[in-house]
Amino acid sequence: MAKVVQLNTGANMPIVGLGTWKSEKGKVTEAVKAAIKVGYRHIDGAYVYQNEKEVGEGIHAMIKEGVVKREDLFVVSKLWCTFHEKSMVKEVCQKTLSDLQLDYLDLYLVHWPMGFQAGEELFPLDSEGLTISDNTSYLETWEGMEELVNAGLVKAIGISNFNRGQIEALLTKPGLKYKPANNQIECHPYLTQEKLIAYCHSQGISVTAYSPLGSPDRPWAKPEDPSLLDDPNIKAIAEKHKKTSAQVLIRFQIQRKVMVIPKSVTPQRIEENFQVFDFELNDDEMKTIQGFDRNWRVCPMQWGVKHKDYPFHAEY
Ligand code: NAP
Ligand code: SBI
Repeated sequence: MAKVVQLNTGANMPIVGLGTWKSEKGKVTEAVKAAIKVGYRHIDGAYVYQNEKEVGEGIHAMIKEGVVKREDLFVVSKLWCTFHEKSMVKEVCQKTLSDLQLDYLDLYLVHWPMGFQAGEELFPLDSEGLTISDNTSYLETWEGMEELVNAGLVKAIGISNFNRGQIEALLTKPGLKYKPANNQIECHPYLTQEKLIAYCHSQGISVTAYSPLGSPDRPWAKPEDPSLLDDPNIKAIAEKHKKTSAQVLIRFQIQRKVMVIPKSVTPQRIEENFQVFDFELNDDEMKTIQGFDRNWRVCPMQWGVKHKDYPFHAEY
């Protein structure tokens, strides 16, 4: 199984990457170093994670020590919702580049289709606890993203959390210069995303699966929520292959040609999550795992449900 997926730009994107949401500042530099040392070449970050300086220190250390060259890494970041005005896109991308100590990103994503009121607050909320919208449209934000490619700040641009209708609107936008190269969406056996993946692939848009392990460290987790890592059916498949449940969850995405970005700050788990190229799930196992779909979201972005561009009211 190839370890990379080719994007519609011609670039190769490593299929397994390291997630960094919730990775503490005091741990993420070592996590990035551990990941690169065991073979990861793809790091997934974002402005809103507030740890890009510490991620950058890990990348910089590995380049300085000669473990890896910049051109062998695939670094992803994301434009946060409070920077959707076209005139703000370049400055905030430059801030991410400076924090990461890089002069280009391999992929820059519009983090959500929703624009939020600009300002210091990353989640500006009204008195009901709902996000305050700006008056932008993601079609206008996309023009700011296209300018980053032309300016050489980013090699490719993409989207995240966009539904099919929003992707169609983008693809049919008059004057579109660059198609999105990737859509990063929540995806795991409880939200298998067959229809959205098939649509993206039919349009030449690659897909990345976020929260592939069910995000057990999400801040809003409740004891009664389902747990992928403890699911006895996943465990049974893992035991057959002498692998862990996490490895099965990661391998499930790889075999669908979907990029996958498990997060960990634990060196032993970081290594475990990359040991996924030496076994294969058979067709029956893939179908069984697909059958676990229950439309359960880790990241429903509940504060945005009344936003005009909230992506999850649509079927897919
Ligand atoms: P995840 O990767 O599904 O799960 C992370 C959790 O699993 C952490 O608590 C981690 O613990 C634990 N873990 C990792 N490997 C394990 C293993 N082998 N065995 C047992 N536990 C393990 O969750 P996520 O962070 O939500 O998603 C992954 C990445 O996707 C994010 O970090 C972020 O980069 C991206 N993401 C993007 C969006 C978006 O809107 N675009 C949304 C959510 C996530 P330790 O760290 O303590 O080891
Ligand atoms: C944050 F930094 C804070 C909250 C939050 O909720 C939704 C999911 C999300 C996001 O937008 N991207 C993530 O990786 N997690 C997030 C991030």
